[in-house]
Amino acid sequence: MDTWILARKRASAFAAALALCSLGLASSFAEESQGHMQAEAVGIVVSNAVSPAVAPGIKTAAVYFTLANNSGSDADLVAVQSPAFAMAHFHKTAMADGLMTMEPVAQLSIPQGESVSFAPGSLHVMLMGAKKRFEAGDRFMLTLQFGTGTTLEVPVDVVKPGDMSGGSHDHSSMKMN
Ligand SMILES: [Cu+2]
Repeated sequence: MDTWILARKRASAFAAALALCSLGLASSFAEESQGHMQAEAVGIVVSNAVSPAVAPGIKTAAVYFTLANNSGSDADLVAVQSPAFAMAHFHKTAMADGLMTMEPVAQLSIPQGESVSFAPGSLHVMLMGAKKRFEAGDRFMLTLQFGTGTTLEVPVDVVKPGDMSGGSHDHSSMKMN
């Protein structure tokens, strides 16, 4: 973990993550083939966490990822936060009478052995009050909190808006022109 932190160029942006690590939280990271990170704690694996870059002046952002629950019991996602943003919530996008709406999701249960996708048009983490401007290539930390009290530190890669599928090579054929 320390090696991973020291290897990053923007070490200062990860001061909060470093502080959490020194508390002995059992999160671990592995670089995936695509360059995106994978975070794991007690059998819960979050992969391909990405956030599309937003225009200058925009303080909100969304995060998408896949979460697989191999922990041996059902997992409840109860809270999310990021040291880089003032507020964070789970949201779900839905169509109602032809209008796109977003609803807060207070708690999300992921049964043992199943996975859930946070993806455009559906579940996402909504971040508000960016403390700095992030551009494609940047990375910030997200903390997922589970009902058991377990927390998981997830590195989020900021990607170009058009690169939303960058988190998953399976979608390369679906890219828009
Ligand atoms: Cu939202």
